[in-house]
Amino acid sequence: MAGEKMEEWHWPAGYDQNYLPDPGSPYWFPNRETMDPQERDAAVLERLPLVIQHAYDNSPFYRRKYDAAGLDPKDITTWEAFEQVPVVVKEELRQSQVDAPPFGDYICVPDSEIHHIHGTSGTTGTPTGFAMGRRDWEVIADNHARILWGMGVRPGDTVFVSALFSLYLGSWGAMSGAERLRCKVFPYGAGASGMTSRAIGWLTRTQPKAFYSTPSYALRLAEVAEQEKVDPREFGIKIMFFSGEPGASVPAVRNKIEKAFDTRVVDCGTMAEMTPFMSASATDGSPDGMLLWQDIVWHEICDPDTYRTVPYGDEGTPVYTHLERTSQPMIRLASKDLSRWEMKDNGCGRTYPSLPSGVYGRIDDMIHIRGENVYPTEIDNVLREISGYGGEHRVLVSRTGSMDEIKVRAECTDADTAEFEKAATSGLHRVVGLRVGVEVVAANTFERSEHKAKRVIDDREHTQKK
Ligand code: 8LQ
Repeated sequence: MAGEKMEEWHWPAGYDQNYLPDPGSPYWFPNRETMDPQERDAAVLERLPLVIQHAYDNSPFYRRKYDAAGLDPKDITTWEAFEQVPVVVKEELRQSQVDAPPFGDYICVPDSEIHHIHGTSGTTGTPTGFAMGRRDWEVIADNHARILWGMGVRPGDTVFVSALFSLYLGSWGAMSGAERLRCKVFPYGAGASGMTSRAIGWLTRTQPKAFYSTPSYALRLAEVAEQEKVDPREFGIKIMFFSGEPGASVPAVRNKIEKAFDTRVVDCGTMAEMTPFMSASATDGSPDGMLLWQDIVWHEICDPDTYRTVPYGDEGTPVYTHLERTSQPMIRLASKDLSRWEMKDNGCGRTYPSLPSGVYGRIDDMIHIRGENVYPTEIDNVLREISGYGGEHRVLVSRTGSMDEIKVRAECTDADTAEFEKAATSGLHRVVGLRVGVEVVAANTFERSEHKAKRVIDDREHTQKK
């Protein structure tokens, strides 16, 4: 049996709710985190058929899918076999929830076991419902507590959760982990009118050690503080951990937040379906990008066409598999995001693979234009490094005849706008590889997001029809 040395490694998962590590230990579970990765992988390979069998036995969704593929969970005993397990795509989950409302026929636990219901806002399509088992919620909290420990959060620390507490799992997941870690949690929330301005007072009063939000929200908060003549460094925040969108691993965004708050930025996050979504997360000893905590969720970086794992060093799309969830377990969920993975010394002693540049975008959001692939995060990074940048921009993609055009409308403060335009034009040309038209607009022209930013307006289909 592989995994004998791994702390509390059993199926179904369950953790001693009173456990806390030795206060001097950088690790929650020293063996699981620092063991030989091949031994860990061997233990995971023993776990995978159990999770797949559970899904197959308890859900029509997985049974249909695997029967159609001629797949028997018992045969998933090699990595080669696992990589041939068909991926799950979000459209299938949505369809399953339409056909079998409200949670779809991949729920896998009895109704009496459901402890929390969550949902998405549905801004990008039909909303998705999440049903979390009681035992799963405890395990999720444990996993997140363990990862927060790795970031440097400790019992007794104040954790300020400044993200939506309605249709967003991020806040709930962060809160549950901090509670399990015996922190003082402030579920402050976000999104209601006037809350950002009031957050400034609460942050000054509570002096939290750790703070959670989306990167966009932290940038917004810094702006509002500046307008109100409060220096965000006075909040005393030591650790700002973010999920939900790229930003914490975009160098200029990261630097801006670290400087504005005099803090340390930590990137984390996979997908709401994959809760415990903090399974991809940086640590205090390995601050860049994210580590893939492979004994919580199995992360693969795959070729987006074949869904075969790409070698370390290569780019691909993250594909996720739960190892501890029994309610709505996801087996090879295709994220449609983009990242690059590596296996290197992480500096913190943890032997996990990493995403050194985080998750840098979604395949759908990548702009294909005149033979180039442009990531919105690259544009963000270029603009934020130019002095005089006003803090927001929009990327407009259009078509005139057969010619695709890309233009950036960027806010500029009262600095020299001609200088700014020149620097933006040449910076974007250098990074994007194309001539990008720059239109300078006044600061505060664009709405700020208090959740996830949306900056690209691709009008090509529309302009083509004209
Ligand atoms: N996404 C999420 N985290 C990201 C990160 N750290 N870097 C880059 N992109 C990231 C509740 C958690 O925050 C997870 C979450 O946001 O879940 P959602 O709402 O289902 O959104 C998932 C998507 O957010 C991912 O596929 C990434 O595109 C992005």
